[in-house]
Amino acid sequence: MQYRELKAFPADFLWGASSSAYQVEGAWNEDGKGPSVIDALGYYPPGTSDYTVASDHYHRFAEDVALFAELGLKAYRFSIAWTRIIPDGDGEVNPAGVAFYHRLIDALVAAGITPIATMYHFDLPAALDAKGGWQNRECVDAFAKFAEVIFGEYGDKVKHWLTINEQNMMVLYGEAIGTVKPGQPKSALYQANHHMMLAQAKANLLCHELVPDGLIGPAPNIALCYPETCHPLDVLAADDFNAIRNWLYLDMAVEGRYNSVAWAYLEETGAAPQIAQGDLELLASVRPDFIAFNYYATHTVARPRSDGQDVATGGDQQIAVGEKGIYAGASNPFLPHTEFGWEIDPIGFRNTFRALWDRYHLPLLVTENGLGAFDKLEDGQVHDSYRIDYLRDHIAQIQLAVSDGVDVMGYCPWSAIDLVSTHQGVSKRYGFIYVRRDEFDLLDLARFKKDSFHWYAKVIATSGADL
Ligand code: BGP
Repeated sequence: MQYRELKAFPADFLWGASSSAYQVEGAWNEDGKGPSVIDALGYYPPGTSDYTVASDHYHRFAEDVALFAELGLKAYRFSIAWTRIIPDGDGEVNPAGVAFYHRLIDALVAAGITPIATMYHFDLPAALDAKGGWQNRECVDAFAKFAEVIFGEYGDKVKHWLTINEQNMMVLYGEAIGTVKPGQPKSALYQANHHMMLAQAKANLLCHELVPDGLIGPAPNIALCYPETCHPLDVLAADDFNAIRNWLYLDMAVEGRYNSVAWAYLEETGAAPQIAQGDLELLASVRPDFIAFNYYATHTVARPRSDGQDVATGGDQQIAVGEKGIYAGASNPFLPHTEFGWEIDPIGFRNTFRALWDRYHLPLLVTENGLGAFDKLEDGQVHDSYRIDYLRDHIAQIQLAVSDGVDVMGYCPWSAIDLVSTHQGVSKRYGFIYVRRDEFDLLDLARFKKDSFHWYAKVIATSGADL
């Protein structure tokens, strides 16, 4: 639908930007921090660096927050490294790690920037992983303990909380992201998933108990799945993949129940988790205050191929590879791609907003969206007009979604500042702020404002009126 006049963005719209601890902080073993699964990875895709220094935000956060303030951010979404707070995941609290996030949060609050904290963004403590990670039910209580510590420490200053970043991607593409060891059976992945659901539910309850006026929500990666054609079997395959990729996670987080199509798929494929007594009651007893979601692009899928060749190689958060006999990954001929092969679908953003709003009727907060590219620094400048185009097109679709009646709380694109990508190193950049380092040569890590920085500053200053 077209509108003659669009609704304005809400006055309290959270114009923000995002990051995650392990991708931006560096200082991977400083001040008592324990190793996470990411630090312990030991393998990185050829030609990409590790996360030991990243963007050195741990040491330069004051300079970075000053730049965020200059950008005009109303909100900054970051994650708290569990291993800084409790280095081995469930033992002693590390005061130096606790102090770091106090310093960061205080700097944000002093700059008038609303802190939005992700509790866990891919970096499970390695010590917990050694005990089976999320497959071990003990992880649920470890997370609840961590939640109690951080709500107690920061709850008077941080009112917006996100539980788990992209739980769905850790289940579906954990090997590509680095959170899951290769070769895990599907049943183990979905048992881990069930435990994460329980951990999330406990965190939800604790937040409402310990944080005055606290708001908490899940943060999956949600992308509407399109059928390759209008053949009814393609439509069915898209419906199946929507259930497996998207609704399994949100039906549980919001309504406290397993999505029936997703559950049928789990039973059919021998991956249904063990559910202990009391689990379903706990899950049904919570309701989040909002839904946060990361959106990069829609997916397109088709019915299983008649030759059985449903599975392609090279899948990741944004590239559906297919599953034999269930659905086949397809590409959308109407969409362009980024330099890294991800499709670009701004209209799909609006479609996804509508689907989420129709299903759940909860306020929606975008916690990631952005363009990874090989930026070039020349004479202290980065002319990233391609990123501006991408963001402009997506923000325009948010305004259309707002005009459709969707309750949108805010927009935190990925990423506030350049950081290390999940599996394509430093060269795949997303930030408004360029960080001068190469893949293996750290150079001086100096910061530079990209063209997109100046453009986004104007967007924020005009509350989206001047795109
Ligand atoms: C999301 C993750 C982020 C981020 C982003 C971009 O899945 O939550 O951590 O990295 O994707 O992905 P990539 O870094 O692989 O380009």
